[in-house]
Amino acid sequence: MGTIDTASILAQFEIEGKVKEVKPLGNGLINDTYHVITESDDTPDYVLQRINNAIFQDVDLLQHNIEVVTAHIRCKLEACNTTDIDRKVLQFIQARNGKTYYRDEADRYWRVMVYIPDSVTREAVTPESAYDCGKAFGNFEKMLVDVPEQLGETIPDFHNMELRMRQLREAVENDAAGRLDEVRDIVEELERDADEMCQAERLYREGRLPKRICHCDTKVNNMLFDQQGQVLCVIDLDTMMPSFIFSDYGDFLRTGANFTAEDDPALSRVGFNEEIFKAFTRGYLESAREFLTPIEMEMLPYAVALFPFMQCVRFLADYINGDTYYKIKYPTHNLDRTRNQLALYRDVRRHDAMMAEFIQSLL
Ligand code: GN1
Ligand code: MG
Repeated sequence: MGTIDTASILAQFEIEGKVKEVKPLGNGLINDTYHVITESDDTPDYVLQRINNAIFQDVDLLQHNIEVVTAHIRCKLEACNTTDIDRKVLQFIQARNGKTYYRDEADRYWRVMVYIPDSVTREAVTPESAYDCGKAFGNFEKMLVDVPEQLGETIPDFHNMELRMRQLREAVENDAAGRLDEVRDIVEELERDADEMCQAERLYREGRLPKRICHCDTKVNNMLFDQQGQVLCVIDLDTMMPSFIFSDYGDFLRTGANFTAEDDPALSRVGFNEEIFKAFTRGYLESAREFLTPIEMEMLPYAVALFPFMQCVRFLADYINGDTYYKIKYPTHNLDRTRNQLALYRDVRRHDAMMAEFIQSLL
């Protein structure tokens, strides 16, 4: 636990019971997370989390977003008499300062939520779970279509493709790590499709495409399941912000429907898993079709291509800049990630017609 005095941090929150043990939880790369176990079965366990305020610089805005979203979801669940609500939406604990977070003397930010009992996370997607995940993320967005308050962007322009292209062009311009020569062909290939991939931003400016409240980090490990494998709720709400619905639909498939991990250097293993695509899309549209506009539905295949493309641009910019954003395990890690995402992007594009037909068949 190092030098962190969890007892004095927890004392700042209105938790019930006596703490028996505090141990690390999960494998998140951004925040530090701990499971707080209490002595009695009559008091809940908790999750203590240190918020990474280097990445999320406006913690007040971040927690405000999360409070608005979780309160709204709770109301929705109550309105349809859902059972077991406390396991279907996260619940944050008030700190003694009246907020849902506490800033310690070392300028670290902490929050506490109730640990959802008998819940598990998963790392791999199967066709069965892809359907459930699609339904759950579609439903999550559906519950949030009428959030009564404006949410802020916890990372400004996070999924803005035009910004990501500008960042790549700046990296190319500066060539800070002297790596440009090695990747010039990739830059050229990305530039050829850049305009097409930036179309969402243009349609937004023309008023033809809406932004909605999205999760913006839709991965299977950002959901809790019960012991029987049913989805309980969506977690990891830090990137909740207004975005195109493509963020949630497309980014899930970027990881879930790749045959291999995003950093696998063996490009022969990279590919677009049609079966996962179909299952996820079926589930997603079952929940989401009633609120999506025709243009949003028509552009879902674009969303599937957009996220490997955007991730490729982000990894490549970071590689050219000399690895300043993503953690790397070896010097060409970001280059391997770049090539992997480019291979996935190309394979997705080979499925453009299939995706459009499949989506049409569901509507
Ligand atoms: C980062 O750390 P992780 O995996 O939750 C990134 C995502 C990228 C992802 C790529 C705040 O998320 O946008 O898709 O890496 N999150 C942030 O692995 O930049
Ligand atoms: Mg996570």
